[in-house]
Amino acid sequence: MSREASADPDAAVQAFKENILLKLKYAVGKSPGNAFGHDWFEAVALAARDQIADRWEESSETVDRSQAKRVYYLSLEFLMGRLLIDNLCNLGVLDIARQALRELGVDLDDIRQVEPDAALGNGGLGRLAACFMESMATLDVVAHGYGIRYEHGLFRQVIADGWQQEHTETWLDFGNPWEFERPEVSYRIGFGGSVSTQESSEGPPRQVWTPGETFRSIAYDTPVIGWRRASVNTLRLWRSRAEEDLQLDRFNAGDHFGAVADVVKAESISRVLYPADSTEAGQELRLRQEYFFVSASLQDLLKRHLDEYGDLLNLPEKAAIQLNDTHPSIAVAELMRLLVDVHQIEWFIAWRLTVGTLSYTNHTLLPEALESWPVSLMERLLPRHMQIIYLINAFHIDSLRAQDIHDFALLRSVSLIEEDHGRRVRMGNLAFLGSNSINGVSALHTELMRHTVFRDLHRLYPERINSKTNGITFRRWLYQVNPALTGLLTQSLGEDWQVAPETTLQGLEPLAEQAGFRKQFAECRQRNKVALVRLVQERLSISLDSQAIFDVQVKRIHEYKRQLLNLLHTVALYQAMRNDPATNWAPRVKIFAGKAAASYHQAKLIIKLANDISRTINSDPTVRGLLKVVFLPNYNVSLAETIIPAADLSEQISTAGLEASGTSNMKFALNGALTIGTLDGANVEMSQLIGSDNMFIFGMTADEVESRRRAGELEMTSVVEGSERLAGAIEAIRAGVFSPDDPQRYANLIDGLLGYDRYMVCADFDAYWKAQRRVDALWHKPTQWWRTAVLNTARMGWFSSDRTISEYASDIWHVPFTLPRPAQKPAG
Ligand code: 26V
Repeated sequence: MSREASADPDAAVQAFKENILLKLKYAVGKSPGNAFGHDWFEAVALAARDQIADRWEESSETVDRSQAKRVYYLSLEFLMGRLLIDNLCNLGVLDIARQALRELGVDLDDIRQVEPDAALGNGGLGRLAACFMESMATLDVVAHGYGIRYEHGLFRQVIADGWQQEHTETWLDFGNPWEFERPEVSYRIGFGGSVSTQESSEGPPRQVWTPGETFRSIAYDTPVIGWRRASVNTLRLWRSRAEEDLQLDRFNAGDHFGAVADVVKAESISRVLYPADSTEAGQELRLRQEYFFVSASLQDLLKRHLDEYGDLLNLPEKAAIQLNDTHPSIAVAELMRLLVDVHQIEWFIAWRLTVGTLSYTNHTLLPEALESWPVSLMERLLPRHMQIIYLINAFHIDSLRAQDIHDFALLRSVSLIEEDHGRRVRMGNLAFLGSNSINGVSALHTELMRHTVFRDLHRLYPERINSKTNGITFRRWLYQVNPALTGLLTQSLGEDWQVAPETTLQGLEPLAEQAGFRKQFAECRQRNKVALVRLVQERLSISLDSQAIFDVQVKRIHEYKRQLLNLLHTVALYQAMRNDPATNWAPRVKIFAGKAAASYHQAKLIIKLANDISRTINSDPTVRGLLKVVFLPNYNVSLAETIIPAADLSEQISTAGLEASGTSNMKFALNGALTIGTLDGANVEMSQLIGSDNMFIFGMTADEVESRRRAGELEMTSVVEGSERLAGAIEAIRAGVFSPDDPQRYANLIDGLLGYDRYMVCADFDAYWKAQRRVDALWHKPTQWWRTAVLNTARMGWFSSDRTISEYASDIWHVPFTLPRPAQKPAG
């Protein structure tokens, strides 16, 4: 199969149609007459998968021949979402598939909705891994993603009486047509047991780990195809199984439950995604998950390397392993164990290979999210790894002393073992020491890494920390989610903008000055808004005015992301509209969505507050037509795909210094929403490229936040007294205006804000209010609003994950890449 879709479109449609029918009959076991939506989805997915498999084979043969260096992306999370449209688009057969189905009496837009989201991630970190997989395939970077094939992804959020409830997510119930099970690709994973020393006549004594229990990892491969059939890479996810399905002796002795106890224990490792983000885990199962997938992946890649080269000494030249946060950081000790204990490589050579191969990305500075494991747990679960960690630590401290570094505080802070709060292993320090590159995900975040968590390690290894500002794949976050705007851009800029957005999207800048173009741009937005209005009507029976400002904050619910600040503004605006109906208010719809970690009480209370405020305001006739508030349940990738292209205003309002990058900020701006935000994470780069006068930047900077915190100014009574609007909003919530059924519901929440405002919600309120009024003012000047919106899209090219991946490829992995090429026009 060539890289381009067939030159004869009609023949391609007929061929696709036939393949769908064959799949329906022989793989699904249905005829068109009795096929349901899911049957059609499966048949189309399998037909598309055939084409991907053809390219997959070609890709892997090319790679094998060229002996190219491989990238391994180790991540506990891959938030892939749906894959049907993604794959059809990248194959270049979207219209062909649509037409083939139409001829069969089936609407592609109906069956795409049937596919469950692969929600194998919590939020930004997992979605970034998914965007990276797509960009790596597009740029012909030879890459494998490694993770866990969770049977249950992130929980399904149900809102009952305003409260979040968590329900089990079941994405595999109807099977998964994209994956290939590989029962033969299986490794043994050990836990517990003991370590003994074996003397050897040929060399130094060897350490032999005899695990107390062992499980099997089974591989499931999902091909990931690049834009217009560039490379096809593999996402390999591991499932955990028992060594034996049934202990027959126990079964025969009548112990029917005991006979499958091992199976249950083994399978629990890949049963469910950890649903917390940035809240302390401290669970044994989490450590088991981390080690399980790291060990399976490293055994797999070492085997591949040995099959190819017969030797491990050239590992760093042929493999680059990227650790997505500290979750896979046990890889440092596991790679050392495999090299030293299993492959009998001398310690210092093994260390050079390990550091030469590994690199690590940090995604958060929040202290509660920095992983550390109790030494006692590590000793029990991974006794050999604990020894290796002690050795790495000892050799490191020795090498520092040899360089005449004796500063006790420094030695303590760079140690792998934290001695203060019960002895714990610091996984961030382990990942740092074991890696040749440590990167942050935006300029500000990287700078803060250098001066906070890794201050001392950075002083010792000033070359290691570098910045790679995140990006997003435009294929999904523009072409697929916003066909209207995509059509307009193609009509105005030609086809090639899709290939090289960084240089071509700028071509929109002069068009921002043309009234006709602005009108068309606004019309695209209007179509997307109408689609969202319909969805809200269907799901919540709330009717929205599509002419109002759609003011959107969608992301995990977390205090540092400050949904509370947005809610306080909502209440203050509500009060102002009621008190001052004569003002020419810009009508607004406030849209919220996001999940709270199940154990995060405060975040769940914020969801309840959003729902309480929504109910009160939506039923108040005095603000009808002016203000509506919506909390959309079960935020996920698919919901984001409908919400983001319909937003006018994107809320990126974290306390400065706390959001490492953010990526939804990029998705919104690319689709032409304006941003109201703090100078935090990648908002900083956005404000530099878009121009801060084309955004609504407000609030304290990271430095100001830090000084205020240092000065201990977190008591807010005087701040609130000084701000009439804030005081009014706080008082209303405190007094139970939104919770008449339980007037005390928010008393603690509000008292906490006044007494110790860790995230400086109150301190930033007035600045936020003022920025929101600038939003209103601009909305009243449509020419300027839409001019700004066009400029946002025009200037977002740099935020393509193709750019991010090209930087990883050149600076960290040292692998070649090819940027996507314009489509070859058929001859003649
Ligand atoms: C931590 C934990 C700890 C407990 C168990 C479960 C769990 C799951 C995830 C995390 C790490 C959260 C880190 C994270 O998602 N960071 C986000 O990364 C994005 C991509 O770089 C970035 O855009 C966001 O700003 C950052 O918050």
